[in-house]
This record gives sequence, structure tokens and C-alpha cells, in this order.
Amino acid sequence: MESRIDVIRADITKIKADAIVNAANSALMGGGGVDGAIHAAGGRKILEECMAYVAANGRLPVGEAMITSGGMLPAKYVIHTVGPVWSGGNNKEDDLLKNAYLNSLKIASAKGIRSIVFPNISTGIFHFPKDRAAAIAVDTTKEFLKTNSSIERILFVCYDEENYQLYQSKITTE
Ligand code: AR6
Repeated sequence: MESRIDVIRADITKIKADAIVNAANSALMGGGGVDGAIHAAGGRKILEECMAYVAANGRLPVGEAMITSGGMLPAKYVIHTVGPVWSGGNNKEDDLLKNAYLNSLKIASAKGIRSIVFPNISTGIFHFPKDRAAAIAVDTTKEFLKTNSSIERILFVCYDEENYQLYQSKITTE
């Protein structure tokens, strides 16, 4: 069967898909890294939806996800999730990163989204080890797809060559 999971090296803000995922923080006010790039390219509407969400629900806990429109982006929706800050590995970082992927996928599925694009959550400013994060990302999505038929395509977008190589080897290994 043709794989529903793929990887490319690109800028996630340029990708046309039903949804791209943002590696946000709990305040949902934008920031650096991919979060900054998404808000810069997507425009004010995304930030306004994030602010309305926080006003109604409070800060987004680590490992959780919420959805906004895509604003001016080519993607229809942005799913904002919060990965863990790496702090040595004994503070539930693995579980929290897994939850960030899983909860993003659950929101996508509930919304009828067929194509979803992930950045390498937590591996930049939050310093999660890249190899370990890639294993969690690929294992979690493969496992999810086993019992889900509504999501047709999951694309991992890597910004750096190291992540790209890691994902390529993990996606092709069963
Ligand atoms: N397209 C795709 N990937 C990107 C892009 C882009 N335009 N820009 C960066 N990356 P990071 P985190 C990659 O730091 O570690 C923010 O301030 C980057 O190379 O964006 O989860 C938030 O507000 C790395 O591989 O997110 C939070 O406070 C990956 O995206 C905090 O950073 C994630 O790096 C979140 O830190």
C-alpha cells in the first residue's frame, strides 16, 4: 500500500494543505521559530482567533491542541499545539510530545481534515533531542493511522537537513 506519511524539506508557511500544525506556546500569542513564521505569513486573523480562545478557555496546556483558520496562508487551517521544553528527559517530555502529535491528529480528524502537515515540534527553541523527537513523531502518527481512515496524508516538513535525514530513515523503517 502506498504510504500516507511523507517528508520534505521546506518552509511550512508555503505549503498548501487542509491544515498545518504550529509549534506554539501556551500563551498562543506568537513567538519565534515556526510560530513566528506562521503568524507573520498568516496575518492578524490567526492571532485574533488565538486571543479569543485564550480569553474563553485560558492558556493552552502542554500537549494539547486547538484550531484556527489559516488566515492568509495557503493552508485552510492552523492547528496550534504546545510541545514540551526539554529538561533532561525525566519530566514526562516524551509523553507530552506524543500528546502534542496525538491531540493535533484528533482535532484534524474531528474537523474532517484530510491532509495535515507537521513541523518538528519542540526541536528548536525547546531543545528536544531531534532523534528522539523524530521517533516519537513517526511512531505516534503511524499508530494513529492504523485506526483512522479519514486522514489521507501526513506530511512532515523539516527545516534542517539533520531532521530531514532522521525522518526519512524512520518513515521507511517499519
Ligand atoms: N517552516 C518549517 N519549520 C520551521 C520553520 C518554518 N518556517 N521555522 C522553524 N522551523 P521552533 P519549538 C523548525 O523553535 O522548539 C516559539 O517561540 C525548526 O528548525 O519553531 O517547539 C514558540 O512560540 C525546528 O526544527 O519550536 C514557542 O515559545 C522546528 O521548526 C517555542 O518557540 C521547531 O522549532 C516552541 O519551540
